[in-house]
Amino acid sequence: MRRFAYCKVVLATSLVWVMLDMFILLYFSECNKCDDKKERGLPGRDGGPRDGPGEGGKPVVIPKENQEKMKEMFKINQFNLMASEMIALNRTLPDVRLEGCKNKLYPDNLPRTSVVIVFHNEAWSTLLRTVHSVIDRSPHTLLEEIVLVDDASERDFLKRPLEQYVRRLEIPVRVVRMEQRSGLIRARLKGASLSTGQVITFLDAHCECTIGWLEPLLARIKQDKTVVCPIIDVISDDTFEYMAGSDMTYGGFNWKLNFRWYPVPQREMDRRKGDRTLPVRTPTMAGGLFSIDRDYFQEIGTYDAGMDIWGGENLEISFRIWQCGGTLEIVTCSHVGHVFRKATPYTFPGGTGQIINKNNRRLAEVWMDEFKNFFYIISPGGLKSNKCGLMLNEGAKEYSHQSCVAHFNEPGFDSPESLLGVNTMTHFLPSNIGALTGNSK
Ligand SMILES: [Mn+2]
Repeated sequence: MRRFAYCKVVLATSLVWVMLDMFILLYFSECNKCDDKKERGLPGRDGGPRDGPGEGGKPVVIPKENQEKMKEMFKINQFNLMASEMIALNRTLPDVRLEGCKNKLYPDNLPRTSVVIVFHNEAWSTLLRTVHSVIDRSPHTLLEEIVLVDDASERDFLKRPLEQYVRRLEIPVRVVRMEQRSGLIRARLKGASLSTGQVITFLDAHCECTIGWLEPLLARIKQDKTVVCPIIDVISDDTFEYMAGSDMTYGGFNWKLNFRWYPVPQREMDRRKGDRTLPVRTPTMAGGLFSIDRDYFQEIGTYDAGMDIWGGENLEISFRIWQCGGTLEIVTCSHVGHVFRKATPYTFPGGTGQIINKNNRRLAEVWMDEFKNFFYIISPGGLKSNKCGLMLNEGAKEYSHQSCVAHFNEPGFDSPESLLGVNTMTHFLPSNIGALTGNSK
């Protein structure tokens, strides 16, 4: 009898333990999910049904009762973070390509690319949506890896949680950290130096790649020593609606050395014999999104590493490419979306104006010859930027000129004037500039 009682006690206690274990297990697995959501701002759905917010690139409408909270959240990244967090990390997008692009065939043996994405305090949802769109819409045989370069972000979810998340993805994704805030250029250079693909594709951290975006870029690079940009579609900063960009605009600049979009001129339409699916030669690029052959990037001396934080680097590399005998093109069959913002969310250590003046002065001194005077007339602040930067410039100029001379001597190379190099600048000359220069003399 006693034995039976013992057995009952033992059974009962072990049952209690088993139940306790199960309870603990369940509790913690539930809690993990909560933590994920709270800490990372991970949207709940990661591949659910395809009728959720923002699917197909549709705009997200925030209900009235959440408008106040939405406005508060907007300030964090200067885009509608609430809307972004409602959208699946792998949302569907429309195919916005020209009909003639959809059936184009590309060679099998295209070069592989590394995708380098620099971020600074980026939102979880926009950063990971960029990553997922690259993985989901690129042939994996063409993707070497994705390198995420963290330019000293302060947000916790971009540290360990990010590393843990990307480990699960089917393409190798590396997270590289800058030791201190270094700016876009130096962070990109670090990402490029650590990557291994034959082509380097730079993307901003709030992009979405659409179907067929990669093949035409790589095919063009395989053909020719060309630096290529996709058409940059617009992702609304208010609603995250996906809107196709135009193949009828290309990059230019004004004399404050701001990048600007201009209509593609008739001569460029004629050169392509009216075929809009052929790449457009563009004087400058917006800067956030482009692909370049790794060896060619080295050959032209990469970026001007003396430039700080942000600004001017896109025109600098554009002038560098053209004046060193290369070609810069917008590949109209490739579409990548980008969240355009009305204000920058980034801090500029040392002051926005000073940094941009310094970067622009480097740009003007190295690449613009006598045209730099137009810049100094219109932006006298450029002349006040510090001298230290300019001393470095001399070295850069010498290097770039050597590099250019090598190119100009190649047989079959057209003089840069016949392409878009120096002519680019006269092309964008404002009609009143003559008066301005007249006064200065
Ligand atoms: Mn951007």
